[in-house]
Amino acid sequence: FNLVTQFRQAVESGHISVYYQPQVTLRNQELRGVEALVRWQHPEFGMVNPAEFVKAIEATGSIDILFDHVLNTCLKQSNLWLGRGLRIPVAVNVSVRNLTADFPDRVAAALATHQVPGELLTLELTESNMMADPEQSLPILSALHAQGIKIAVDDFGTGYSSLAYLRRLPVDELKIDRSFIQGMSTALGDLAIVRSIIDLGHSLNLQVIAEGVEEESSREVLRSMRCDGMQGFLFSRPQPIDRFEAWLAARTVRS
Ligand code: G
Ligand code: G
Ligand code: NA
Repeated sequence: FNLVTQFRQAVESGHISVYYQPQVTLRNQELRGVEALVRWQHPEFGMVNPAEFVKAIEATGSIDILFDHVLNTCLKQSNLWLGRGLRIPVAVNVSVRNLTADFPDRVAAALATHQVPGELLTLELTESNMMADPEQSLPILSALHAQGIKIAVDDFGTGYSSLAYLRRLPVDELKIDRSFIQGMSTALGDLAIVRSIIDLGHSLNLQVIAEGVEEESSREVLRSMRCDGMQGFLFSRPQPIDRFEAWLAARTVRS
């Protein structure tokens, strides 16, 4: 049993795919981008839990294989969309173990291969990953940012951010962890946290996105707090490309 070998074989057999979950704007509920989420459809075991296999691959030190596959899949898709006149920003998850010195050049090469401008790519790092060693992340994130790539802090509110680093790092977006969004309707403490994160983000000139929006009532609360974007089952689950395309087509016709 070797997870990395199995993963490589799964990539070659077409068992690793990317699901897309839309993010919408608060104002008009327009599409503001999609998040890419990896899926492993195992011929025997069915859908393998991504949270588990991502962590397991991370632990082997070979997380680059996963990132490269997801990135290339997304950029190939972006290129197809561009050919149809669609500029859909795509967010890809990054592990702190991806942030080696050669990472910005590898991402630049992938953008060039697929002829996609850096402005259409967002890289998401969890708050705890980003703050693990901010001095080391800073030059790597800066080199990515210089290519127009946006940087988002994922699961914000669950880690320990140094506000000084939050200001110094080239961050564009905060994604409020879904636990706070889900607690918001019943717990005043969660509501206060959500409001504080939105205010903090805006005072630092960042976009703020709510994750895990499942209830209609959350939308109004988030609107009143001037949150910028939302993502969650209320709008769409993460979906394979053909179903995402159908979701997109249905909305375009309606509006
Ligand atoms: O849909 P969801 O079950 O996909 O994702 C479970 C977890 O796996 C999430 O925390 C998500 O951030 C992580 N994840 C999903 N896709 C990727 C990926 O491509 N790269 C990394 N590093 N993590 C991912
Ligand atoms: O933290 P990150 O963005 O990487 O997490 C993505 C994870 O969140 C995926 O597992 C995805 O399936 C899940 N997710 C996305 N929207 C919702 C939602 O509205 N509710 C819940 N419970 N999970 C969601
Ligand atoms: Na994410």
